[in-house]
Amino acid sequence: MSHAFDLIVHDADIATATDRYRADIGVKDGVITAIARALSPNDLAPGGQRIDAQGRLVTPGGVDSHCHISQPMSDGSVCADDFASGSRSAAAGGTTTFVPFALQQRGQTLREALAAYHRSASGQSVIDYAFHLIVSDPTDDVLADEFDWLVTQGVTSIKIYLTYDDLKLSDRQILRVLAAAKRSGIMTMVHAENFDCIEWLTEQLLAAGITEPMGHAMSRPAAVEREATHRAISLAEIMRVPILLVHVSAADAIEQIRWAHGRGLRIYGETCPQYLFLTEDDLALDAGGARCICSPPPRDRANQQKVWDGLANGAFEVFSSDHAPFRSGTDGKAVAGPHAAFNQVPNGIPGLETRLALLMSEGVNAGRIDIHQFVALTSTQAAKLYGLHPRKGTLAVGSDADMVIWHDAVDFTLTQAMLHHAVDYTPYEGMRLTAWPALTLARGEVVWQGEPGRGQVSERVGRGEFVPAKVSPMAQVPHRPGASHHWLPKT
Ligand code: DUC
Ligand code: ZN
Ligand code: ZN
Repeated sequence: MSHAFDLIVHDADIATATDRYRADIGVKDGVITAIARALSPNDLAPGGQRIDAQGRLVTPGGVDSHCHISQPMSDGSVCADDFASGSRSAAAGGTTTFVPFALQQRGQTLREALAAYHRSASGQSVIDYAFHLIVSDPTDDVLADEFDWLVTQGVTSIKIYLTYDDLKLSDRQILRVLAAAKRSGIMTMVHAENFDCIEWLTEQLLAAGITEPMGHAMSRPAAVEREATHRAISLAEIMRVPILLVHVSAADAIEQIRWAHGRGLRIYGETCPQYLFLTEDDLALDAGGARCICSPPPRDRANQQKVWDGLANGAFEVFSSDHAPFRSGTDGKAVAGPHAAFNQVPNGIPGLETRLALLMSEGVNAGRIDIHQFVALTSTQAAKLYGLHPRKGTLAVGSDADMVIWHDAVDFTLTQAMLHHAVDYTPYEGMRLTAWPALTLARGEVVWQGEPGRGQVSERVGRGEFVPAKVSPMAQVPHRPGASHHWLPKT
């Protein structure tokens, strides 16, 4: 067969979540159509492209399943990245699919929330995207009709909160949401922190005159996360439905996940770079304080080690950025003034572009995890959990040609000036890294090429498409003889 491919990636050292081998990758119309020892250049269509990977490592493009892009904020601050800047930044860091959150504000239907988010994404993204829906107002109508409708729209995952005044759900509401999610096959992500504890501790801290950023960590000790994690697991157990605990920060919460596994429950976990590379010391004023405020807060070195252990030993399925981008100024971190109390600082840090390089450098290259775990954690498992696999998350015949060709040997100091996000800082400034994508291919198109701080990122905003998610088998509870919930009402 001639002219079979419009792209051949030659001599790739392919690593997936399970396999590693040397081969050529043939691509037609953005899809991988052949992986073979040697593909003939004669099979390249006229005008087709041949990229010589020169035996370098090639992994599936990153799937970042937790990021906040153009999300409306209730405190007057602005989410710095829109789909254009966020997706370009992601591409430069090797991520080829991202899954930000469409926010249901109270009083809104899910239809309205989703339509608004499609409007902000449409024609703006360089990489493909899917959506999760944040459910903050689970009315009877939402639960009875809109969950099933969401699935028809290719949105098969939601996020719920146990904290934040304008987002939190009661236990009763959570049970109802989980029942509806189960019926519709939707994966539920849970932000697990105890609202009342945070509120009360915050009042005490402010009354004691502790207003600086460190107060943020003091108002959210590990027990706040542990209690809410346990509660979320218990509610999921009662409803016999899987959930995924997002941005797990500490040993205590990991123990709860392990406890759930021991009981045979299908509980998934996600962690993020900030829990590996930051500690509460980064909240000190002289360390830039407010810039590192995120929730849950960074912990200490012992907890960092437990999070690394969890990545290595299977406590976590996914490693996402939780990119929540706020500039340092009055449209962001300083929205309530440069010296505002910690509880008036928007929560979140940037991380879309640095996620893969951080984990490749300090995880794989430093010998803490292997390359297959890296791929599983940064790409494959997210695609599986959220119904995007096998189109996304792997390198296989029939999958989209989304991949990263890694530099063979780099060693550099990360600086904000190298990055493409719309935030004015990186919390990882000055870190020494030993990995960066040489090329990022998204559906066979080069969207990033270069070296750290010196490269070309695609300007073709709008080339990225919405990828409808399917119901994930991982959102289903495994069958257990004798366990039935047939008597439960629908919501
Ligand atoms: N939760 C998130 O998921 N992201 C940013 C801040 C937060 O509290
Ligand atoms: Zn959250
Ligand atoms: Zn988040």
